[in-house]
Amino acid sequence: MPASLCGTWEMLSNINLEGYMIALGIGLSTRKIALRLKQRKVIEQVRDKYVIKTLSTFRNYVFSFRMDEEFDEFTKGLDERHCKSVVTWEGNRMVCIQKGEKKNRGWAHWIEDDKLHLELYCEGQTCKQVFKRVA
Ligand code: 1AG
Repeated sequence: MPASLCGTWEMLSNINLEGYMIALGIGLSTRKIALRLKQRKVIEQVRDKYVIKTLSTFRNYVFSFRMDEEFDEFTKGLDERHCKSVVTWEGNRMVCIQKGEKKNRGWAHWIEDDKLHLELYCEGQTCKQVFKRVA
């Protein structure tokens, strides 16, 4: 059983969010705002249901899912696309594949050195984020 990702996490580093946002087609003015944000991640689990909240002073992005069950994801407030998404465990990594208009899109979360790691990828661009636990 992988280490629990549940809790509240505060961003420490955010590498190549710019490249990832360009791959998603986000306009310059929104990118400039987004790059300055210190995101928080809140991950909760109730029985077999997960909720992941990405919070910031500008926008929030919240969605929920069950492991191994495909769901309809709408990336509201982000690039506003519809995806068929599925989240699975691959060893200690929580991995999501987001099928839709954008090719090779998804993300992976894992714990390393008590930090929460996240890779977000889309069409050859990878954004790498690290969070420290705050609760
Ligand atoms: C996600 O996390 C994405 C979370 O699914 C947001 C991370 C980076 C921003 C992504 C795309 C940028 C698009 C538009 C910029 C506009 C607003 C930025 C607001 C940022 C805070 C919401 C994967 C995983 C599960 O943690 O959520």
